[in-house]
Amino acid sequence: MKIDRQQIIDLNKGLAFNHTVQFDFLANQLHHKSIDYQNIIKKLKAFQVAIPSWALGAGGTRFGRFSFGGEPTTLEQKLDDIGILHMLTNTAGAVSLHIPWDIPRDYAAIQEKAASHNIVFDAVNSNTFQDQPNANENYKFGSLSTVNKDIRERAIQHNIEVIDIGKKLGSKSITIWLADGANFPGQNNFQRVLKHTQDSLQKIYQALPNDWKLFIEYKPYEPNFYSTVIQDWGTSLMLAESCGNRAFTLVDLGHHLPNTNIEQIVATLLYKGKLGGFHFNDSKYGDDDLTVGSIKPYALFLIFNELVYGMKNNPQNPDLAWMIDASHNTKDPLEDLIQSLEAILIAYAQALLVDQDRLKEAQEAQDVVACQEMLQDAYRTDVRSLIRESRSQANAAIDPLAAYRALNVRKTLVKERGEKSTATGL
Ligand code: PSV
Ligand code: MN
Repeated sequence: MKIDRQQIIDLNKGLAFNHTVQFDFLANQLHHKSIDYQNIIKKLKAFQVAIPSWALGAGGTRFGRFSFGGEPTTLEQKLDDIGILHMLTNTAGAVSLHIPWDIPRDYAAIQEKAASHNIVFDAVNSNTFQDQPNANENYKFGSLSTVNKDIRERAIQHNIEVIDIGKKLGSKSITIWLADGANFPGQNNFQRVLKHTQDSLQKIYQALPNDWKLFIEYKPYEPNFYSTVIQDWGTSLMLAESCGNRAFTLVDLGHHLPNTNIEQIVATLLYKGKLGGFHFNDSKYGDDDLTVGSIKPYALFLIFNELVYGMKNNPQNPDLAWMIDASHNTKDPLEDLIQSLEAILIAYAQALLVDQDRLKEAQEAQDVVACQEMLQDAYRTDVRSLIRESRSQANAAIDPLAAYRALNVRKTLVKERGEKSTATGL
């Protein structure tokens, strides 16, 4: 299925009057506050979030997987789905591949397909948390950290192969997440597995092309429940520093214990110039992989407030890699992704409303009340018409979700691919 740009423009015409009324109202309000809303729209238009190749089908839990009709079964079809998202939202102009779930067979064809949708290849992700069918490795007791040298070497080799695949596609970074850890006290010697991990990461780093970055993800628990080798941002940062200046920490919003102050972690990493990228999702308890902004939108705004501050004030930190890392168990994956993209832009736009100079003045005057007022005034501003305007200017859908439904996208995909097609992934 391919959406025609004209179909979107036609749908937008029906929404134009209402949109203009709402946009003019907000634009006036922002103008009175001396906020350069045109500049905000420009930033929103340019903001691109990578869609992971594994998020286009229904995810599963350890209790089951209920697939969604019309799921993409090939990488080409996954790119087509991202193309639909990008056409509708203008925010999904990148894909992040998970290897070996999505090894391209025909590189030229894949590149052509991606280019036809204006999609670039973002970070590639390695996978040493699963044994692959017909492979000799066994990651049951770990990969880069394991006491078994042979398995460590295979895991290092896998990461180097992933880099090679990424090189052929134009990726410029690799993200490593390790499931390595222990389920029981005494199972691992903490220091030994940490040293193995550090040595292995350094070997991968040595194979990294000069214009590439290495992102190291952390996570406190799951699938191991007693200890995880790279359990927190401090461990990730320490390992990144031990590799070199092109290694960074990657923050996945779901990878924190309840109530962790993620925005403070973000600020600290930006200050050190060591924040590499972001995996967006939302959660109530753990790594729940729910739709971005569905549970804690204020926390997301506070995180973006630090990101916006850092992007302006921390030239020591390189541009960030943005990606959605969610799992869609109950919703249509494409609708879920549209909601996530919207939530990300809302938080970004709200953060761009914060007057950092006035906030600094209030902080220096220790006017706690004024500080809170400023943040909450931005958070409570309905910025959706700014986002709609940014999409309208790009000829994307003013209301992507409504357009997705009006164009019968899922129905058509089911007709084309079948009711029982299943995407690769977890
Ligand atoms: C692990 O929970 C994670 O966040 C990593 O990024 C994986 O690569 C991804 O999820 C996919 O399962
Ligand atoms: Mn992740």
